[in-house]
Amino acid sequence: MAINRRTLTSALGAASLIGMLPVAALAQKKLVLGFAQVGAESEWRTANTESIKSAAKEAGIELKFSDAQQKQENQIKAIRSYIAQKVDVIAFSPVVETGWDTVLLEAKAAKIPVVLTDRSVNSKDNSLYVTFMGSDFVEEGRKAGRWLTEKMKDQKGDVNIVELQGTVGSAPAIDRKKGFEEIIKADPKFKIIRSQTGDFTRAKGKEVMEAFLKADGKKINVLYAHNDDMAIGAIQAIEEAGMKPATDITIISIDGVKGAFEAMIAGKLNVSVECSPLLGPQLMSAVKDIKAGKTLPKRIVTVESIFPMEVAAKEFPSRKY
Ligand code: GYE
Repeated sequence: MAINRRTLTSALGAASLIGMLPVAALAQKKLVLGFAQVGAESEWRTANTESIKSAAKEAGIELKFSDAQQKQENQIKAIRSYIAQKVDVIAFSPVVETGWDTVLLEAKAAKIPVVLTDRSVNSKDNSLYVTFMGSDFVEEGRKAGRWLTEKMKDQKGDVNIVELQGTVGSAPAIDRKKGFEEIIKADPKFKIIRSQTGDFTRAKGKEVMEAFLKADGKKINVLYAHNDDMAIGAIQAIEEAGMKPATDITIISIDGVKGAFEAMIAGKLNVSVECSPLLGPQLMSAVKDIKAGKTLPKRIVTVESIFPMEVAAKEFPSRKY
């Protein structure tokens, strides 16, 4: 083939143009997500972290991950470092509801979109985040309350309840208390005689239950724990006090993790309200949609169920967390 001047110049032009382009622009640039996790306080949280890590890998998203050890200041530090690193999207599960506006305004000023997962913030300005995906905690509290009022509807006399709250100031602790109270208040025989935080951990759940038992012992009819881990810790305390969990004291908790199913199968926990930690895939598709310029709904609610001990053995094999 005769090479004329025109083909030669265009071939040279294309070659020099390619030479000038950075390699990253030729391949598709990987999206970078900065995720500021609450901690590793519970089985739920471990499953949530695992879901986020594996979904990021699957989606081909580069994940920068940090564990705040249940401290807000650590989460704020992590978010600031993601802003400094100019990640594409920041996601986090706020340990408590308040105190986020300043750092969220910094992200907004840097034009980095923020996604809230699992827990929400209490802020008047909802332009500070793109979407909040996670459970309806008030409804979970209501489910716990409805199960109890139904189970004890024929009971005469007071039903004395002790409550193990989640982390003080966190959305699930505030909302699960609210939803539960909303239902039980319809009948004055239901009385919350003690309520204290166990910070969503087994160790604190056990410790606080020991104190409850010391103070009220046999007076306690029901334990309402804001998560399974605290209930599992409390079950130990109840056994060590020589009482039978789920028989002497009716136990209700929330999450539906494997540990709760094992406790139900062993006859030590009466019911667990489901709260799914498997938010990873949903988060990754939100990250992609945001970068593609799509509009997301402000609220994405997780669909969930409730598991009484009678169905635990049948459900157990299909549980994913
Ligand atoms: O219930 C608890 C965890 O925010 C829904 O946090 C989550 C809660 C969950 O530590 O086990």
